[in-house]
Amino acid sequence: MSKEELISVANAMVAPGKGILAADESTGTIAKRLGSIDVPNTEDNRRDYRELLFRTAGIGDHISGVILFDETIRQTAADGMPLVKLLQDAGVIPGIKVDKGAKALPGAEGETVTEGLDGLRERLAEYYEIGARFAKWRATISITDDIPSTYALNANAHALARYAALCQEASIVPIVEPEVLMDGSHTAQRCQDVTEATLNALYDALAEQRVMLEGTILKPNMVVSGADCVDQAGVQEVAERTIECFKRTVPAAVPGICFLSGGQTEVEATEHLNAMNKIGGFPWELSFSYGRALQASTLKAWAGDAGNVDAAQKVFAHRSRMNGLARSGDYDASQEAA
Ligand code: 5MM
Repeated sequence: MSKEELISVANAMVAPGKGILAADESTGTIAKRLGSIDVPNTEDNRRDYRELLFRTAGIGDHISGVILFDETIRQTAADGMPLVKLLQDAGVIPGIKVDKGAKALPGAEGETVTEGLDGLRERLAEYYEIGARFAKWRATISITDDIPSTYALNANAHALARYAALCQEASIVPIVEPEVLMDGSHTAQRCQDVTEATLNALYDALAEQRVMLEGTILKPNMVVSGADCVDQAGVQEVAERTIECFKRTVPAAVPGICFLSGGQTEVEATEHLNAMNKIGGFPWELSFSYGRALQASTLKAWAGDAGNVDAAQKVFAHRSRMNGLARSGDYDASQEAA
């Protein structure tokens, strides 16, 4: 793929009114999601659930791409149709999670570095053949009074940049995801400071490793208060702090920023994105790449019962539409009832 094609895929991922569905839960994480509705974590149940999502009528109206897990990108629907083909036929770009998870960082108590670089060149070539046109790698950064260390920020930034360079070599658009976690009692100001340091380290590493920013997508946390902070920042403060932080750190060459939800409720994640797009005045598209904030109510509506598939798909279509409206600042809570 040429440089132009990478740029064109990256731009399609952040097309107006659309965002990305993160359905790349690893086997352990999907076990928790299915467990929450008392559904056993079998291969068929995982397939049935993902098939439900991907067969939603009009999925391509507000979903530009779906991040898949290795098992899912190889899976076929109950009728034998590859799940990747289902997405392609609906005008949705298949993507793939390629990291192998966050592991303890030696010599850095409580901190992690994401692994998965060994053999990545070969894995990317295979995923391209299967149909993936973008990939995702997630680093996690924890906040306490003592961390993150510069060591952890740099180790994760280096790995993200190594991954991104390999993706572009393989004609795959890299989503770079440095997630500053919400866990803890820290303030929104502390989250902003840590997010700023994380993004500075990331864009230094991407420049050093010659990654073409126009062919990348950033998937970050929003600047929010820690989950246990007593004084929670409101919607407008989250929006203003997030924009301020990203204007200071993310080059204008990046086509789009697709936020993760990170433990926010569905409505909170929609409201925050909407408030940012209402403010406007930034050089990138501001979009979504939610996992839980796109799926929570759908999962509940399905409850593992084939008789609930239609109803669950309506719920998923609704959530996607609400976030599609938030892409342009046109969402308001009254539309939830519609
Ligand atoms: C969907 O969850 C993704 C994979 O998680 P595991 O590797 O732990 O199984 C996760 O990377 C996700 O893409 C992001 O965290 C965004 O999801 P949320 O739910 O935070 O929006």
